[in-house]
Amino acid sequence: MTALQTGDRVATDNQAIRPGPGSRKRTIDDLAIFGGQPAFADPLHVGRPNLPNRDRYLARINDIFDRAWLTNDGTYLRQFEQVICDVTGASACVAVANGTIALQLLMQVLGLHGEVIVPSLTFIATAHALAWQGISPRFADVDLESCCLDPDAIEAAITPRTTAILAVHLWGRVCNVQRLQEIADRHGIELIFDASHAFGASKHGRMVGNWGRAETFSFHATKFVSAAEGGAIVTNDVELAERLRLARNFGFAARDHVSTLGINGKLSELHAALGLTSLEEMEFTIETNRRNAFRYAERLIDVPGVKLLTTQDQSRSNYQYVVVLIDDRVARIDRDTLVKVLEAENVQARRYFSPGCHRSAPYADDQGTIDGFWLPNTERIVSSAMSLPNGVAIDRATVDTVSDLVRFAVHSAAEIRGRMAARRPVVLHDAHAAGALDAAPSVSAVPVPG
Ligand code: T4K
Repeated sequence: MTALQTGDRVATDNQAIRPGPGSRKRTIDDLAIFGGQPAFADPLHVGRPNLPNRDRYLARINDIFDRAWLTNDGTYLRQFEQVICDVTGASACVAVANGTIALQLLMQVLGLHGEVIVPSLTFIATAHALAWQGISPRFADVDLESCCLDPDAIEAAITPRTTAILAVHLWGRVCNVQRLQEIADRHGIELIFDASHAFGASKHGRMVGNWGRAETFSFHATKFVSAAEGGAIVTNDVELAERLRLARNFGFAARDHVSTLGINGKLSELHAALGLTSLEEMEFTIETNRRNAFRYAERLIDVPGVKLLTTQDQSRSNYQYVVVLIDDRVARIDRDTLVKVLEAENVQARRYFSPGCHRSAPYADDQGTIDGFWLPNTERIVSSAMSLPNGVAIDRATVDTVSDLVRFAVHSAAEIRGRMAARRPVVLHDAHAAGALDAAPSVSAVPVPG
Protein backbone atom coordinates (compact mmCIF):
# COMPACT_ATOMS: atom_id res chain seq x y z
CA MET A 1 0.00 0.00 0.00
CA THR A 2 1.33 3.42 -0.92
CA ALA A 3 1.65 5.67 2.07
CA LEU A 4 -0.51 8.79 2.04
CA GLN A 5 0.93 12.17 2.82
CA THR A 6 0.22 13.51 6.27
CA GLY A 7 -2.25 16.03 4.79
CA ASP A 8 -4.39 13.59 2.87
CA ARG A 9 -7.98 12.97 3.77
CA VAL A 10 -9.82 10.01 2.35
CA ALA A 11 -12.99 9.35 4.31
CA THR A 12 -14.40 9.80 7.74
CA ASP A 13 -16.09 7.80 10.44
CA ASN A 14 -16.43 10.90 12.54
CA GLN A 15 -20.07 11.85 12.62
CA ALA A 16 -20.44 15.54 13.33
CA ILE A 17 -22.12 16.14 16.66
CA ARG A 18 -24.82 18.66 15.91
CA PRO A 19 -26.75 20.85 18.32
CA GLY A 20 -30.36 19.85 18.89
CA PRO A 21 -33.56 21.86 19.44
CA GLY A 22 -32.58 22.41 23.08
CA SER A 23 -29.65 24.58 22.02
CA ARG A 24 -31.58 27.87 22.00
CA LYS A 25 -31.70 29.33 25.48
CA ARG A 26 -33.92 32.29 26.15
CA THR A 27 -34.32 32.14 29.92
CA ILE A 28 -32.44 30.20 32.56
CA ASP A 29 -35.36 27.76 32.72
CA ASP A 30 -34.18 26.60 29.29
CA LEU A 31 -30.86 25.50 30.79
CA ALA A 32 -30.68 21.74 31.20
CA ILE A 33 -29.28 22.13 34.71
CA PHE A 34 -32.66 23.65 35.66
CA GLY A 35 -34.75 21.10 33.75
CA GLY A 36 -34.55 22.38 30.15
CA GLN A 37 -33.70 20.26 27.14
CA PRO A 38 -29.94 19.66 26.70
CA ALA A 39 -28.31 21.49 23.79
CA PHE A 40 -26.81 18.24 22.50
CA ALA A 41 -28.45 14.85 22.44
CA ASP A 42 -25.07 13.07 22.53
CA PRO A 43 -22.12 13.86 24.77
CA LEU A 44 -19.60 16.23 23.31
CA HIS A 45 -16.34 14.97 24.81
CA VAL A 46 -13.06 16.75 25.09
CA GLY A 47 -10.94 13.79 24.07
CA ARG A 48 -13.28 12.21 21.56
CA PRO A 49 -10.94 10.31 19.20
CA ASN A 50 -10.35 11.60 15.67
CA LEU A 51 -10.99 8.31 13.91
CA PRO A 52 -8.86 7.86 10.81
CA ASN A 53 -9.99 6.17 7.61
CA ARG A 54 -11.47 2.78 8.51
CA ASP A 55 -10.70 1.04 5.20
CA ARG A 56 -7.05 1.97 5.26
CA TYR A 57 -6.77 0.77 8.86
CA LEU A 58 -8.56 -2.51 8.13
CA ALA A 59 -6.34 -3.12 5.11
CA ARG A 60 -3.35 -2.87 7.41
CA ILE A 61 -4.95 -5.18 9.96
CA ASN A 62 -5.52 -7.74 7.18
CA ASP A 63 -1.89 -7.43 6.20
CA ILE A 64 -0.81 -7.94 9.83
CA PHE A 65 -2.94 -11.09 10.00
CA ASP A 66 -1.56 -12.37 6.68
CA ARG A 67 1.99 -11.97 7.89
CA ALA A 68 1.25 -13.25 11.41
CA TRP A 69 3.52 -10.66 13.02
CA LEU A 70 1.75 -8.88 15.86
CA THR A 71 4.45 -7.11 17.86
CA ASN A 72 8.24 -6.94 18.54
CA ASP A 73 9.85 -4.50 16.15
CA GLY A 74 7.36 -5.11 13.34
CA THR A 75 6.96 -3.45 9.95
CA TYR A 76 4.25 -1.03 11.07
CA LEU A 77 6.15 -0.04 14.18
CA ARG A 78 9.12 0.88 12.01
CA GLN A 79 6.97 2.82 9.57
CA PHE A 80 5.29 4.62 12.45
CA GLU A 81 8.70 5.59 13.86
CA GLN A 82 9.91 6.76 10.46
CA VAL A 83 6.90 9.03 9.89
CA ILE A 84 7.36 10.53 13.37
CA CYS A 85 11.00 11.28 12.44
CA ASP A 86 9.81 12.80 9.16
CA VAL A 87 7.26 15.02 10.91
CA THR A 88 9.57 16.18 13.71
CA GLY A 89 12.81 16.19 11.74
CA ALA A 90 14.52 14.41 14.65
CA SER A 91 17.10 11.69 14.00
CA ALA A 92 15.54 8.91 16.04
CA CYS A 93 12.18 7.80 17.35
CA VAL A 94 11.51 4.92 19.73
CA ALA A 95 7.80 4.11 19.76
CA VAL A 96 6.42 2.60 22.95
CA ALA A 97 3.18 1.39 24.53
CA ASN A 98 2.06 4.75 25.96
CA GLY A 99 3.27 8.21 26.93
CA THR A 100 3.83 7.24 30.57
CA ILE A 101 6.22 4.40 29.78
CA ALA A 102 7.98 6.74 27.34
CA LEU A 103 8.80 9.04 30.27
CA GLN A 104 9.83 6.18 32.54
CA LEU A 105 12.08 4.55 29.96
CA LEU A 106 13.78 7.85 29.28
CA MET A 107 14.38 8.53 32.98
CA GLN A 108 15.65 5.00 33.51
CA VAL A 109 18.08 5.07 30.61
CA LEU A 110 19.36 8.55 31.53
CA GLY A 111 19.92 7.29 35.09
CA LEU A 112 17.88 10.09 36.66
CA HIS A 113 17.55 9.93 40.45
CA GLY A 114 17.17 12.22 43.48
CA GLU A 115 14.96 15.16 42.53
CA VAL A 116 13.64 16.33 39.19
CA ILE A 117 12.05 19.74 38.67
CA VAL A 118 8.64 19.48 37.07
CA PRO A 119 5.52 21.65 36.81
CA SER A 120 2.54 20.76 38.95
CA LEU A 121 0.30 22.07 36.17
CA THR A 122 0.24 18.91 34.04
CA PHE A 123 -1.56 15.60 33.74
CA ILE A 124 -0.80 13.43 36.76
CA ALA A 125 1.19 10.94 34.60
CA THR A 126 4.13 13.36 34.43
CA ALA A 127 4.59 13.34 38.21
CA HIS A 128 3.69 9.66 38.56
CA ALA A 129 6.33 8.63 36.04
CA LEU A 130 8.96 10.30 38.22
CA ALA A 131 7.67 8.86 41.47
CA TRP A 132 7.40 5.39 39.91
CA GLN A 133 11.11 5.65 39.09
CA GLY A 134 11.86 6.47 42.74
CA ILE A 135 12.52 10.13 41.91
CA SER A 136 11.08 13.01 43.97
CA PRO A 137 9.12 15.46 41.84
CA ARG A 138 10.10 18.99 42.82
CA PHE A 139 7.16 21.08 41.72
CA ALA A 140 7.97 24.54 40.39
CA ASP A 141 5.64 27.26 39.21
CA VAL A 142 4.67 28.12 35.65
CA ASP A 143 4.53 31.52 34.01
CA LEU A 144 1.14 32.99 33.21
CA GLU A 145 1.95 33.62 29.55
CA SER A 146 3.13 30.19 28.38
CA CYS A 147 1.51 28.16 31.21
CA CYS A 148 4.77 26.16 31.14
CA LEU A 149 7.65 26.01 33.66
CA ASP A 150 8.86 29.46 34.65
CA PRO A 151 12.66 29.55 34.24
CA ASP A 152 12.95 31.93 37.20
CA ALA A 153 11.13 29.46 39.45
CA ILE A 154 13.48 26.68 38.36
CA GLU A 155 16.63 28.41 39.54
CA ALA A 156 15.14 28.66 43.03
CA ALA A 157 14.22 24.99 43.07
CA ILE A 158 17.58 23.47 42.14
CA THR A 159 19.33 21.61 44.97
CA PRO A 160 22.38 19.33 45.09
CA ARG A 161 19.99 16.39 44.59
CA THR A 162 18.53 17.75 41.33
CA THR A 163 19.41 15.59 38.31
CA ALA A 164 17.08 16.99 35.66
CA ILE A 165 14.38 19.39 34.55
CA LEU A 166 11.30 17.70 33.13
CA ALA A 167 9.39 20.45 31.33
CA VAL A 168 5.93 20.05 29.79
CA HIS A 169 4.72 21.78 26.62
CA LEU A 170 1.31 22.21 28.20
CA TRP A 171 -1.69 22.22 25.84
CA GLY A 172 0.77 22.27 22.95
CA ARG A 173 2.25 25.59 24.10
CA VAL A 174 5.99 25.46 23.72
CA CYS A 175 8.17 26.10 26.79
CA ASN A 176 10.82 28.78 27.00
CA VAL A 177 13.25 26.21 25.61
CA GLN A 178 16.31 28.43 25.28
CA ARG A 179 16.29 29.59 28.88
CA LEU A 180 15.57 26.10 30.16
CA GLN A 181 18.57 24.77 28.22
CA GLU A 182 20.82 27.55 29.56
CA ILE A 183 19.80 26.70 33.13
CA ALA A 184 20.29 22.96 32.60
CA ASP A 185 23.74 23.53 31.05
CA ARG A 186 24.82 25.92 33.78
CA HIS A 187 23.90 23.40 36.49
CA GLY A 188 25.09 20.31 34.60
CA ILE A 189 21.68 18.63 34.74
CA GLU A 190 19.57 16.95 32.06
CA LEU A 191 16.72 18.69 30.27
CA ILE A 192 13.90 16.53 28.93
CA PHE A 193 10.40 17.38 27.74
CA ASP A 194 7.03 15.78 28.18
CA ALA A 195 5.64 16.78 24.78
CA SER A 196 2.49 14.66 25.08
CA HIS A 197 0.34 17.62 24.00
CA ALA A 198 2.65 19.06 21.40
CA PHE A 199 3.08 16.64 18.54
CA GLY A 200 3.26 18.63 15.30
CA ALA A 201 3.90 21.91 17.14
CA SER A 202 6.87 24.18 16.47
CA LYS A 203 8.47 27.39 17.66
CA HIS A 204 10.67 29.70 15.61
CA GLY A 205 10.39 27.12 12.83
CA ARG A 206 11.85 24.31 14.94
CA MET A 207 9.63 21.30 15.53
CA VAL A 208 8.93 19.95 18.99
CA GLY A 209 11.02 16.80 19.27
CA ASN A 210 14.33 18.60 18.86
CA TRP A 211 14.83 20.21 22.23
CA GLY A 212 16.67 19.01 25.31
CA ARG A 213 18.13 15.52 25.45
CA ALA A 214 14.85 13.98 24.29
CA GLU A 215 11.12 14.63 24.13
CA THR A 216 8.25 12.22 24.74
CA PHE A 217 4.86 12.01 23.04
CA SER A 218 1.56 10.35 23.87
CA PHE A 219 -0.64 8.85 21.19
CA HIS A 220 -3.50 7.96 23.51
CA ALA A 221 -7.04 7.78 22.07
CA THR A 222 -7.71 11.30 23.28
CA LYS A 223 -4.73 12.84 21.47
CA PHE A 224 -5.24 14.41 18.06
CA VAL A 225 -2.96 11.77 16.52
CA SER A 226 -3.80 8.47 18.11
CA ALA A 227 -2.78 4.84 18.22
CA ALA A 228 -5.51 4.10 20.83
CA GLU A 229 -2.62 3.56 23.26
CA GLY A 230 0.87 4.57 22.27
CA GLY A 231 3.79 6.85 22.88
CA ALA A 232 7.23 7.70 21.61
CA ILE A 233 10.59 9.11 22.63
CA VAL A 234 12.19 11.35 20.03
CA THR A 235 15.81 12.44 20.15
CA ASN A 236 18.76 13.56 18.09
CA ASP A 237 21.05 11.38 20.21
CA VAL A 238 21.14 8.11 18.27
CA GLU A 239 23.20 6.33 20.90
CA LEU A 240 20.53 7.19 23.51
CA ALA A 241 17.87 5.87 21.11
CA GLU A 242 19.72 2.55 20.84
CA ARG A 243 19.77 2.20 24.63
CA LEU A 244 16.06 3.03 24.75
CA ARG A 245 15.35 0.32 22.19
CA LEU A 246 17.14 -2.23 24.34
CA ALA A 247 15.32 -1.12 27.49
CA ARG A 248 11.97 -1.23 25.67
CA ASN A 249 12.43 -4.93 24.96
CA PHE A 250 13.53 -6.41 28.33
CA GLY A 251 17.13 -5.44 27.60
CA PHE A 252 17.55 -8.05 24.84
CA ALA A 253 20.57 -7.21 22.66
CA ALA A 254 20.17 -10.47 20.72
CA ARG A 255 18.25 -13.72 21.05
CA ASP A 256 18.84 -15.13 24.54
CA HIS A 257 21.22 -12.29 25.36
CA VAL A 258 20.11 -9.67 27.86
CA SER A 259 22.58 -6.80 28.08
CA THR A 260 20.82 -4.37 30.43
CA LEU A 261 17.82 -3.82 32.69
CA GLY A 262 14.72 -3.65 30.54
CA ILE A 263 10.96 -3.73 30.64
CA ASN A 264 8.15 -4.44 28.21
CA GLY A 265 7.44 -1.04 26.67
CA LYS A 266 6.64 -2.28 23.18
CA LEU A 267 3.96 -0.99 20.86
CA SER A 268 1.97 -3.68 19.04
CA GLU A 269 1.57 -3.77 15.28
CA LEU A 270 -2.18 -3.16 15.63
CA HIS A 271 -1.53 0.04 17.54
CA ALA A 272 1.27 1.13 15.24
CA ALA A 273 -0.98 0.59 12.22
CA LEU A 274 -3.69 2.75 13.78
CA GLY A 275 -1.12 5.41 14.65
CA LEU A 276 0.22 5.37 11.11
CA THR A 277 -3.27 5.73 9.65
CA SER A 278 -3.97 8.59 12.05
CA LEU A 279 -0.68 10.29 11.12
CA GLU A 280 -1.73 10.31 7.48
CA GLU A 281 -4.61 12.61 8.42
CA MET A 282 -2.78 14.85 10.88
CA GLU A 283 -2.65 17.96 8.69
CA PHE A 284 -6.38 17.70 8.05
CA THR A 285 -6.97 17.33 11.79
CA ILE A 286 -4.73 20.29 12.66
CA GLU A 287 -6.50 22.45 10.09
CA THR A 288 -9.92 21.47 11.48
CA ASN A 289 -8.74 22.12 15.03
CA ARG A 290 -7.27 25.47 13.98
CA ARG A 291 -10.46 26.59 12.28
CA ASN A 292 -12.55 25.63 15.31
CA ALA A 293 -10.12 27.30 17.73
CA PHE A 294 -10.25 30.57 15.78
CA ARG A 295 -14.03 30.39 15.66
CA TYR A 296 -14.17 29.91 19.44
CA ALA A 297 -11.88 32.94 19.80
CA GLU A 298 -14.14 35.03 17.57
CA ARG A 299 -17.30 34.01 19.40
CA LEU A 300 -15.93 34.40 22.92
CA ILE A 301 -13.86 37.55 22.50
CA ASP A 302 -16.39 39.90 24.11
CA VAL A 303 -17.66 37.60 26.85
CA PRO A 304 -16.64 39.29 30.10
CA GLY A 305 -14.21 37.29 32.26
CA VAL A 306 -13.67 34.60 29.62
CA LYS A 307 -10.20 34.58 28.06
CA LEU A 308 -9.26 32.07 25.42
CA LEU A 309 -5.57 31.14 25.36
CA THR A 310 -4.29 32.15 21.96
CA THR A 311 -1.36 30.82 19.98
CA GLN A 312 2.04 31.97 21.17
CA ASP A 313 4.20 34.24 19.00
CA GLN A 314 6.37 32.50 16.42
CA SER A 315 4.70 29.20 17.15
CA ARG A 316 2.61 26.69 15.33
CA SER A 317 0.17 24.70 17.44
CA ASN A 318 -1.78 21.53 16.75
CA TYR A 319 -4.76 23.40 18.27
CA GLN A 320 -6.01 20.27 20.00
CA TYR A 321 -6.68 21.95 23.34
CA VAL A 322 -9.07 24.91 23.36
CA VAL A 323 -8.52 26.37 26.82
CA VAL A 324 -10.41 29.28 28.33
CA LEU A 325 -9.58 30.95 31.64
CA ILE A 326 -12.57 32.10 33.65
CA ASP A 327 -11.96 35.14 35.82
CA ASP A 328 -14.84 34.77 38.26
CA ARG A 329 -14.42 38.33 39.55
CA VAL A 330 -15.45 39.59 36.12
CA ALA A 331 -17.65 36.76 34.82
CA ARG A 332 -19.41 36.51 38.21
CA ILE A 333 -19.67 32.79 37.64
CA ASP A 334 -16.87 30.48 38.68
CA ARG A 335 -15.29 27.86 36.46
CA ASP A 336 -16.74 24.89 38.35
CA THR A 337 -20.31 26.20 38.11
CA LEU A 338 -19.83 26.88 34.42
CA VAL A 339 -18.56 23.32 33.90
CA LYS A 340 -21.71 22.00 35.64
CA VAL A 341 -23.95 24.13 33.44
CA LEU A 342 -22.19 22.87 30.31
CA GLU A 343 -22.16 19.24 31.43
CA ALA A 344 -25.93 19.32 31.83
CA GLU A 345 -26.10 20.47 28.19
CA ASN A 346 -24.00 17.41 27.25
CA VAL A 347 -20.92 19.56 26.65
CA GLN A 348 -18.35 17.60 28.63
CA ALA A 349 -15.95 20.50 29.27
CA ARG A 350 -12.92 19.46 31.34
CA ARG A 351 -11.10 21.11 34.21
CA TYR A 352 -7.68 20.20 32.83
CA PHE A 353 -5.65 19.97 35.05
CA SER A 354 -7.40 20.35 38.35
CA PRO A 355 -6.30 19.81 41.02
CA GLY A 356 -2.61 20.43 40.34
CA CYS A 357 -0.37 17.40 40.87
CA HIS A 358 0.94 18.93 44.11
CA ARG A 359 -2.61 18.73 45.50
CA SER A 360 -3.24 15.15 44.37
CA ALA A 361 -2.43 11.87 46.03
CA PRO A 362 0.22 10.72 46.67
CA TYR A 363 1.87 14.15 46.70
CA ALA A 364 -0.63 15.74 49.09
CA ASP A 365 -2.70 14.39 51.93
CA ASP A 366 -6.33 13.27 51.57
CA GLN A 367 -7.58 16.85 51.76
CA GLY A 368 -5.24 18.01 49.01
CA THR A 369 -3.20 19.81 51.63
CA ILE A 370 0.44 20.26 50.89
CA ASP A 371 3.26 21.12 53.13
CA GLY A 372 5.69 23.97 52.76
CA PHE A 373 5.20 25.39 49.29
CA TRP A 374 2.88 27.46 47.20
CA LEU A 375 2.63 27.87 43.46
CA PRO A 376 0.64 31.06 42.84
CA ASN A 377 0.46 30.99 39.04
CA THR A 378 -0.32 27.29 39.03
CA GLU A 379 -3.13 27.79 41.54
CA ARG A 380 -4.54 30.62 39.50
CA ILE A 381 -4.63 28.64 36.25
CA VAL A 382 -5.78 25.41 37.91
CA SER A 383 -8.80 27.15 39.43
CA SER A 384 -9.81 28.97 36.25
CA ALA A 385 -8.96 26.76 33.24
CA MET A 386 -11.60 24.93 31.27
CA SER A 387 -11.02 22.88 28.10
CA LEU A 388 -13.69 22.95 25.41
CA PRO A 389 -14.36 20.25 22.79
CA ASN A 390 -12.37 20.26 19.58
CA GLY A 391 -11.56 17.75 16.84
CA VAL A 392 -12.86 16.54 13.51
CA ALA A 393 -16.36 15.76 14.83
CA ILE A 394 -16.76 19.43 15.77
CA ASP A 395 -17.88 21.97 13.22
CA ARG A 396 -18.77 25.65 13.15
CA ALA A 397 -22.39 25.14 14.28
CA THR A 398 -21.20 23.18 17.30
CA VAL A 399 -18.54 25.73 18.21
CA ASP A 400 -21.13 28.48 17.94
CA THR A 401 -23.56 26.62 20.17
CA VAL A 402 -20.95 25.87 22.84
CA SER A 403 -19.76 29.50 22.75
CA ASP A 404 -23.34 30.76 22.98
CA LEU A 405 -23.92 28.57 26.02
CA VAL A 406 -20.86 30.07 27.72
CA ARG A 407 -22.02 33.58 26.79
CA PHE A 408 -25.55 32.88 28.03
CA ALA A 409 -24.27 31.47 31.34
CA VAL A 410 -22.04 34.50 31.93
CA HIS A 411 -24.81 36.94 31.07
CA SER A 412 -27.20 35.05 33.34
CA ALA A 413 -24.59 34.57 36.08
CA ALA A 414 -26.53 36.35 38.80
CA GLU A 415 -29.73 34.43 38.07
CA ILE A 416 -27.87 31.12 37.89
CA ARG A 417 -26.13 31.78 41.19
CA GLY A 418 -29.44 32.78 42.75
CA ARG A 419 -31.21 29.65 41.51
CA MET A 420 -28.39 27.43 42.68
CA ALA A 421 -28.17 29.14 46.03
CA ALA A 422 -31.86 28.43 46.51
CA ARG A 423 -31.09 24.74 46.05
CA ARG A 424 -27.85 24.67 48.06
CA PRO A 425 -25.21 27.21 49.01
CA VAL A 426 -22.79 28.00 46.22
CA VAL A 427 -19.57 29.74 47.20
CA LEU A 428 -18.24 31.86 44.39
CA HIS A 429 -14.65 30.78 44.08
CA ASP A 430 -12.73 33.84 45.08
CA ALA A 431 -9.26 32.90 46.07
CA HIS A 432 -8.09 36.11 44.38
CA ALA A 433 -10.29 38.31 46.53
CA ALA A 434 -9.24 36.46 49.63
CA GLY A 435 -5.66 37.37 48.80
CA ALA A 436 -4.65 33.73 48.91
CA LEU A 437 -2.88 33.96 45.59
CA ASP A 438 -0.56 36.59 46.93
CA ALA A 439 0.88 34.29 49.59
CA ALA A 440 4.65 33.95 49.51
CA PRO A 441 5.79 31.53 46.80
CA SER A 442 8.31 28.84 47.52
CA VAL A 443 8.99 25.35 46.29
CA SER A 444 9.96 22.09 47.89
CA ALA A 445 10.47 18.55 46.76
CA VAL A 446 7.84 15.96 47.45
CA PRO A 447 9.46 12.81 48.77
CA VAL A 448 8.79 9.66 46.80
CA PRO A 449 5.72 8.02 48.31
CA GLY A 450 6.58 4.82 50.14
N1 T4K B 1 1.93 13.58 30.04
C1 T4K B 1 0.91 14.40 29.75
C2 T4K B 1 1.14 15.88 29.80
C3 T4K B 1 -0.34 13.88 29.39
O1 T4K B 1 -1.38 14.70 29.13
C4 T4K B 1 -0.52 12.49 29.34
C5 T4K B 1 -1.81 11.91 29.01
C6 T4K B 1 0.60 11.66 29.65
C7 T4K B 1 1.81 12.26 29.99
C8 T4K B 1 0.50 10.19 29.63
O2 T4K B 1 0.27 9.68 28.34
P1 T4K B 1 -0.45 8.22 28.23
O3 T4K B 1 0.27 7.28 29.13
O4 T4K B 1 -1.90 8.40 28.59
O5 T4K B 1 -0.26 7.90 26.77
C9 T4K B 1 -6.88 11.69 29.31
C10 T4K B 1 -5.99 10.64 28.69
O6 T4K B 1 -6.31 9.35 29.19
C11 T4K B 1 -4.52 10.89 28.90
O7 T4K B 1 -3.84 10.09 27.97
C12 T4K B 1 -4.19 12.33 28.62
N2 T4K B 1 -2.83 12.65 28.91
C13 T4K B 1 -5.06 13.23 29.45
C14 T4K B 1 -4.81 14.67 29.17
O8 T4K B 1 -6.43 12.99 29.14
P2 T4K B 1 -8.60 11.62 31.32
O9 T4K B 1 -8.56 10.81 32.55
O10 T4K B 1 -8.83 13.03 31.44
O11 T4K B 1 -9.70 11.16 30.34
P3 T4K B 1 -10.13 9.83 29.61
O12 T4K B 1 -8.96 9.01 29.16
O13 T4K B 1 -11.12 9.16 30.42
O14 T4K B 1 -10.83 10.45 28.29
C15 T4K B 1 -11.41 11.76 28.25
C16 T4K B 1 -12.73 11.73 27.52
O15 T4K B 1 -12.54 11.37 26.18
C17 T4K B 1 -13.71 10.73 28.10
O16 T4K B 1 -14.48 11.32 29.09
C18 T4K B 1 -14.52 10.31 26.91
C19 T4K B 1 -13.64 10.61 25.71
N3 T4K B 1 -13.16 9.37 25.11
C20 T4K B 1 -12.11 8.71 25.66
C21 T4K B 1 -11.66 7.55 25.11
C22 T4K B 1 -10.50 6.79 25.73
C23 T4K B 1 -13.81 8.89 23.99
O17 T4K B 1 -14.79 9.50 23.50
N4 T4K B 1 -13.35 7.74 23.42
C24 T4K B 1 -12.29 7.06 23.92
O18 T4K B 1 -11.87 6.03 23.35
O19 T4K B 1 -7.15 11.37 30.63
